[in-house]
Amino acid sequence: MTDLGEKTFAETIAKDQRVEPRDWMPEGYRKTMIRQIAQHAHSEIIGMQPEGEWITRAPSLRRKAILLAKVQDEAGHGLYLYSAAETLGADRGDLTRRLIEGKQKYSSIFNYPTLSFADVGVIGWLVDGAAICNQVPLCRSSFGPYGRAMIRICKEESFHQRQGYELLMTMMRGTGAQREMVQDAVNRWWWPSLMMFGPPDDKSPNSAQSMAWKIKRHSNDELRQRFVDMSVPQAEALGVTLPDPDLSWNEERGHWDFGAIDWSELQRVISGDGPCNALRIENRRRADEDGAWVREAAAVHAAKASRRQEA
Ligand code: FAQ
Repeated sequence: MTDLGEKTFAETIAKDQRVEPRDWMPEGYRKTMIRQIAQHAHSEIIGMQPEGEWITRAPSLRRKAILLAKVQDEAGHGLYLYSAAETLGADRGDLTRRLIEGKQKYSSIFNYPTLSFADVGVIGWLVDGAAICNQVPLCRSSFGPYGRAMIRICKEESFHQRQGYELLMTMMRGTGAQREMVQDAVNRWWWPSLMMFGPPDDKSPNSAQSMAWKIKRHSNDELRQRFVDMSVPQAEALGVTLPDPDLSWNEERGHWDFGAIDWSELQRVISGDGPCNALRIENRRRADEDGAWVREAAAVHAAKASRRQEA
């Protein structure tokens, strides 16, 4: 049975078809998918906090409504992703517990503070921009529920990216102080956005196997380069300077060269020592505790409903 399962799995991958939850899969594949999907789900849920802090301080009713909708979309993304992880036998409550206990990761980017409303625009432009760059190829990821979730998530994130860019365009047409706020936010978010793509290829322990299984379709460095190439003309159109003196067009490569990334910073942030790690986890822990009664009530209601249906 396992021999047949292994053969079918290998053929599915070779033919670029989808692996579905009830198919046989190697234990390593299951574990890798749960790891990546859970981290991604945690990122969406923790990622609600930096922008969420600005909902009550948005400068107009229109900006408040837009931001509220964006943060709600992020909650939705987290929920589809937890559902995708559940198809592999993971338990949502257990994944949340592991996040709170620091046993599972979430994206480094959400450990930085949002100091002004321009940060909301820059998160939309750069953070959603990097997320899209990374996630569009994941729509073809070999695990069916993950690839399908990515299609919808990417559509919503493209919209988020455009709203961020539009917000920044508006601020750049405003006062000198507003333009300075945008530049300051770009200066703070540019390098952390490049780190979202993960360590360089020669220091990425999971890449080779994930590429062989067609979970990942491009390497971390390839996607990072794609993001830089995409962002430079957008920064020019916006009228901001990207904080990298080494940024220059390389005619031969047909790509933008960029300066060295401080990998020790990524390491520090991933291991829990970023500017906001403790706050993000504390908020998540409190929200989980405050929501316990809702989960209990929902479970009792569901049990009653199923008893009624049986009767
Ligand atoms: N932060 O061997 P690799 C969003 C970890 S977008 C934290 O290269 P892999 C939308 C990595 O997990 C953000 N940890 O690993 C939004 C591994 O540790 P492990 C979420 C990182 O998996 C926008 C170790 O380092 N997007 O939420 C990071 O092959 C705005 C070695 O790395 C996704 O999750 C990092 N930046 O490649 C929401 C996309 N980088 O697990 C709100 C899906 C690496 O072995 C507002 N994920 N690590 O202990 C992926 O594409 C991949 O998992 C990578 C990492 C590319 C992130």
